[in-house]
Amino acid sequence: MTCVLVGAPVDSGKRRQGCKMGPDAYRTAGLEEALRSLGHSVHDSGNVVPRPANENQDPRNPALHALDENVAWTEGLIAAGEKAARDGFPIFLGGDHAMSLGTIAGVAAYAKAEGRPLFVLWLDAHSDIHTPTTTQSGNLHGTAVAYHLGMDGFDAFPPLENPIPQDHVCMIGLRSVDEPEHQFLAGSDVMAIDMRAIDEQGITGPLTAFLDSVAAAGGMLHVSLDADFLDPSIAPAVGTTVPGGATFREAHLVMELVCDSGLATSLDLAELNPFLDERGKTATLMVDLAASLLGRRVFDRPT
Ligand code: EXY
Ligand code: MN
Ligand code: MN
Ligand code: MN
Repeated sequence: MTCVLVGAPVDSGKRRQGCKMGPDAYRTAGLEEALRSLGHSVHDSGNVVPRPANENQDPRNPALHALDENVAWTEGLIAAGEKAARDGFPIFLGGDHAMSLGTIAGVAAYAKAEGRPLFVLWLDAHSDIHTPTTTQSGNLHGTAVAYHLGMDGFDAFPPLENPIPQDHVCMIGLRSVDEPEHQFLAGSDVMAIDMRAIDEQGITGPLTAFLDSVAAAGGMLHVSLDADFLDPSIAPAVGTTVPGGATFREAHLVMELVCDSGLATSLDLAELNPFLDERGKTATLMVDLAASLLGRRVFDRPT
């Protein structure tokens, strides 16, 4: 398969800076070599460069951080994402999770052209389902899922041409959900699997049920991996760490099960802040998880 690397050094989704260094951290951690060792061809398309953004604040919502810069990134990533999906398997190198405002819209445009529904597997401590109206922080890296569900408040952003149905989204790893997000999720068809559910029933059951729904619909699957899905002890390089995250094996099991399903068609690697890393251990783990999604196995299971 041809993996198309798309650098998305988005750092406007929150105030703490550093995610802009993410794409080169993945390159330094050997992402391309890992994918080639699995027999894939790799095209590194370089980093997306967004149009210049204005600094004005939105008079209706002055608390929003870097609104127009996030809109500019979204515009650029929609175009780059659709092209990358046409050319192969896009791997978007973030950049904070505001990247997914554009990456998912881009792959959704390609899915529409292919006549296939798009599903999203959101691996994250956070539900990222605030709107520009409900967010308390004003950080738009906590809003991408709400945008793609067609929720109100995103009129500064490109009109949503391919909204994602609620039952096409599965979130795994939740352990930091704000009240407005919780209220929405409680009444929605989003499959929200928190860490308590994983403790109680493991990952395989709920994830397999979601993957079966993707397969039944002939769907394409976008995997959005936020580094803070992982426990901070193994992935310290994120600005929004939350204790009690996925273990090394839980994370690899998710990727291995998705790989075995053959359903994944694109991947976000989000929220890595190399400035907070310890000798590259988080970047290396994210690369290893991408490799598990793309076929790496520690050992072949007896069939
Ligand atoms: N829900 C909080 C907020 O909206 O500010 C925290 C969001 C963190 C988002 C990171 C990307 O996952
Ligand atoms: Mn996130
Ligand atoms: Mn997160
Ligand atoms: Mn459906």
